[in-house]
Amino acid sequence: MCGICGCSQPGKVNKLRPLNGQVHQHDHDHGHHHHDAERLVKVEQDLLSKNNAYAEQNRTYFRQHHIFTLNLVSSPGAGKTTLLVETIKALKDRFPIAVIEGDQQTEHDADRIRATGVPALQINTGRACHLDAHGIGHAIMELGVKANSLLAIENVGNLVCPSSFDLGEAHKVVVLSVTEGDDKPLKYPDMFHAADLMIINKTDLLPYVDFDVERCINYARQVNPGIQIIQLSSTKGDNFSAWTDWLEEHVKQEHQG
Ligand SMILES: Nc1nc2c(ncn2[C@@H]2O[C@H](COP(=O)(O)OP(=O)(O)O)[C@@H](O)[C@H]2O)c(=O)[nH]1
Ligand SMILES: [Mg+2]
Repeated sequence: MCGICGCSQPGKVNKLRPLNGQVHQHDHDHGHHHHDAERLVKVEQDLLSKNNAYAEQNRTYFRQHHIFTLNLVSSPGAGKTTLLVETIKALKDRFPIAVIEGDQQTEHDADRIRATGVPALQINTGRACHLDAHGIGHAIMELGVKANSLLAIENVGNLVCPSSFDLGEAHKVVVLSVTEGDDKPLKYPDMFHAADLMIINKTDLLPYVDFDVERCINYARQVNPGIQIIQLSSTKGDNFSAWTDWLEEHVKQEHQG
């Protein structure tokens, strides 16, 4: 459930929409607006604080078992699953890898991961636009994630809701493909602020699109001065080792920690 956008509250979305005034056309006095606004803020606070408590449980579990966990976020189609498939091919002999896939519908992405020989669990979120820490806690148990491993969580594709939901991961990694426009870090600052690493994917398409890499990096650093950046092509393999080196180094640190 997402109290922020009301996306998975069947029948309640319209009740929350009067906050926007414009779509509010029925015939009665409007004293209830304040109550709706207060209720929405309360629902949001409760939801996030519950989520944070579950996220802390997950984080403790990851720390105890030396599981290095990443939360991959992006728009739909930026290349998260492709990146993961190529990452698994490159690294699956170095350490155990498991994947949790989040999509509103279908098992497609988990099937793509399983084809590499790595365990994957698909969570279908229905109307919800993000994964939450409670669902991840159950998924970890169901998957039987091994100690001293890498756990990759592919979140539902969108650059808004997943930014607010801690899953207990070590880092959020935002994948931005060059076909999406170089201004996305400014348009969706919460996501780029929440991420520790930005992967600029599909660099093989740069000759064909109007995407200014330097401008994109400047925008990302405006909202998050400390963000790390790796440019690569998941399909052609250009600079892919910068990403696998980053991963190997972090997995090693987690295992030693
Ligand atoms: N040209 C190019 N296409 C890519 C690259 N990475 C992914 N794609 C394509 O982008 C599309 C969406 O990829 P997918 O991994 O399903 O994205 P997701 O929705 O973020 O998981 C697919 O057709 C991929 O083949 C890349 O580096 N270069
Ligand atoms: Mg995917």
